[in-house]
Amino acid sequence: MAGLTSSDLRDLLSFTTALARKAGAVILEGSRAIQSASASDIGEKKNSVDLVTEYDVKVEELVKREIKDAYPEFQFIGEESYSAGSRAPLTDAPTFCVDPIDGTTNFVHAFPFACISIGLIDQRRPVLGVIYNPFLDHLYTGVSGQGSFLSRSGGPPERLPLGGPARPLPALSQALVAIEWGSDRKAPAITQKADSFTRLAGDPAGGVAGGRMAHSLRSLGSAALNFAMVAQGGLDMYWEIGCWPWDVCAGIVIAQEAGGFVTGSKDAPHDGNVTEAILTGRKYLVVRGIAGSEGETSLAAQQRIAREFYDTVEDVPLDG
Ligand code: LIP
Repeated sequence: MAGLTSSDLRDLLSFTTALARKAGAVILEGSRAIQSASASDIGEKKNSVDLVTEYDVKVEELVKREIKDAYPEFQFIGEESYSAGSRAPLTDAPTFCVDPIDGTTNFVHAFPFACISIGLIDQRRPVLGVIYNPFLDHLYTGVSGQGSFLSRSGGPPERLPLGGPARPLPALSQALVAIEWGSDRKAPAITQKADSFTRLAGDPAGGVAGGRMAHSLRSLGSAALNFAMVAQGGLDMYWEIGCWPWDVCAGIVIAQEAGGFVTGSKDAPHDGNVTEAILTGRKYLVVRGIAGSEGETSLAAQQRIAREFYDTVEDVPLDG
């Protein structure tokens, strides 16, 4: 079965970008409703920090309906459809992979880092991504082989990474690293994450065994926006255990098209290819584009940083 062509992907990008903006308007309406307490209660999924609102469902229904009308032969994977029991296996067919509101906790708290994330998978590989944060009017797009871009406040698309060619990254100690607590707050996962974060930030000369003293740690509260910020060059890397393919599918394409390196767990192949196993493996690491140097290619530099990182953190178990 032949894959999508570059021309198909250009048409799909136009469709997906317009759909993301339409969904963004509903997200803003929902935020006003939730802040004015006119919205129905905030729901819980796995536990009290795994939140869902009527607007997560409303946005996904809008997106799923419009995709079905425009591309009836495409498959669909969505966070809320999955929660409701729709769990068809991934096939070679073109498949939209959607998180209607990524950063739902931020959405509930009016912390303006929530977005819709629409990814497209073809032949089991992510090939297109659109991430739209309507609170800041930041639209990130990426298409395999066609680059990734950021449009701010309706302005022209700016190629990613912003600021031109990739910069060096000599060591983890010079990195700004995104991490997330995620929704699994049970031991041992939460303590292994805390210990990992301590080593990433801690001073090895100050009593933190194995400390790397990275410049600092950040959490945007949205996997998609963390990926987008790595693509933009505002973060050097992002690591998370426990989020899902719909959280990361679009961000993977946007980061890769900006020169980013994406892999899965410590034991995954670190060759930069995002296989179905990595896409669905729920353990993700993305490193921004890094300038090559004498004797070290850009990819080798990214693999070096990934190795240093995985020598520092713990391989936290998934919560099932
Ligand atoms: C969120 C992710 C975030 C993760 C949260 C949650 P949601 O997705 O974007 O990275 O730490 O636990 O999974 O639930 O807001 O779509």
